[in-house]
Amino acid sequence: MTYIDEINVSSAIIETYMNEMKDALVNEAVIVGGGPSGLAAAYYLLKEGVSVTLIEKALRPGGGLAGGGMMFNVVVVQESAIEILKELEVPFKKFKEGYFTTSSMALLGALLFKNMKMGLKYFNLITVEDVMIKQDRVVGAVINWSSVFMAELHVDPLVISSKYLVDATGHDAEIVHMVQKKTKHSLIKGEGPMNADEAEKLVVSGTGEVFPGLYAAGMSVNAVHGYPRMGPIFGGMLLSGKRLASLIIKDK
Ligand code: 48H
Repeated sequence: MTYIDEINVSSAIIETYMNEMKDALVNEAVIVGGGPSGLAAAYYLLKEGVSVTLIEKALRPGGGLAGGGMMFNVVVVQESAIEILKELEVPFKKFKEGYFTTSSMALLGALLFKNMKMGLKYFNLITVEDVMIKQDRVVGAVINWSSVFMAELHVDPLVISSKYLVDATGHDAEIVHMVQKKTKHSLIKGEGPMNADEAEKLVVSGTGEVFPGLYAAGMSVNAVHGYPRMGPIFGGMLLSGKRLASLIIKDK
């Protein structure tokens, strides 16, 4: 049996992590946000052989998915997105015609597991704090440890490049806000009030490029276009991620 040397343990972690980070310096697709839309987009990109780096500022993945509806960790998925649950091998139940329920834990677990198996480069506890823009195109993300912001430290960031940068940051559309602020282009209308039926359709049809090199998926789409919100129905988030991937693949 091998003697366990603590320094080997530290060395294994540091070397492995740093090699992965070096691999993530130059990217095709960078997704900001590990919520349902970001994870679904990653899944459909990886499936088509596009390499993906995902940056998540929180410790845990899933964004608003883990909390389900008002902390009941169940989400509703409509008929049009059931194929995605089947493809991900996520168990679900029929509630009534057109309405299905699934465990937010099962959906999150499946998305993460399948993505990691396909080689997703997933970095948590890192925040995208700015964007790199050259010749009027977004070409990278400016990153820093999330703990730097929590401790209110003044520490300069590093940069990773992207051909396609995806804002999957949810209600706040943080990345589109950054581009709006830096370019003075008016890009964000602000999210509208609850209207689940409209919101679920619009989040999918509105998914796409919002500025050269910058795409929106999930709730950030609704914030950008002034579309309503939909509450804890998650089919639209999955379908938005899927559509985002198909648009990038078409553009490639
Ligand atoms: C790195 C960041 C940064 C940053 C944020 O909120 P999310 O779950 O987003 P979506 O769009 O995939 O899903 C939305 C859904 O969860 C939801 O809230 C719904 C359906 N609401 C409807 C309603 O009516 O309320 O995930 C966004 C993720 C989070 O994990 C953040 O921590 C992360 O993005 N994030 N990561 N750098 N600057 N900003």
